Amino acid sequence: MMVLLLPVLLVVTLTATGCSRKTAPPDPVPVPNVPNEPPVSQEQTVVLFRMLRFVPKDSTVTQGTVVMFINDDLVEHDVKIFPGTVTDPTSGSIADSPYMQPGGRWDYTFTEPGLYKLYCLSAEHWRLGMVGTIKVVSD
Ligand SMILES: [Cu+2]
Repeated sequence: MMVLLLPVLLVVTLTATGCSRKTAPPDPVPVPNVPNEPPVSQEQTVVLFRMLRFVPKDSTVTQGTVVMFINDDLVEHDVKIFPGTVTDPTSGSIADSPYMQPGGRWDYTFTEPGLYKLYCLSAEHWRLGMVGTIKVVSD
């Protein structure tokens, strides 16, 4: 009896499974054209101040992008922007934010391609690693 029952169960199972496959396959999802270059943010992007760090630490944007620096930390921060070659952030910045309290925001537009370094000079956080870069590529 068991020998006869197993094939019957198998047929019933296969038939039931086969029925669900008779529905039409979904239309293929259109695939957008993806350029062969790494993703680059355009127009605006965000750099957070968080846990004594810039997040993301390194960004790439197109020229003309507005970078919104937002203090998402519990302490005051600032950001000074330097040419990428600088190693001493005590002078030579090209832009300085004000000191920003938690929740504060400061926008800066990068108009020239190049590599820039970010330093937080508030309480010398840069010495604790609050540094970052922004690479600006031509539009
Ligand atoms: Cu800081």
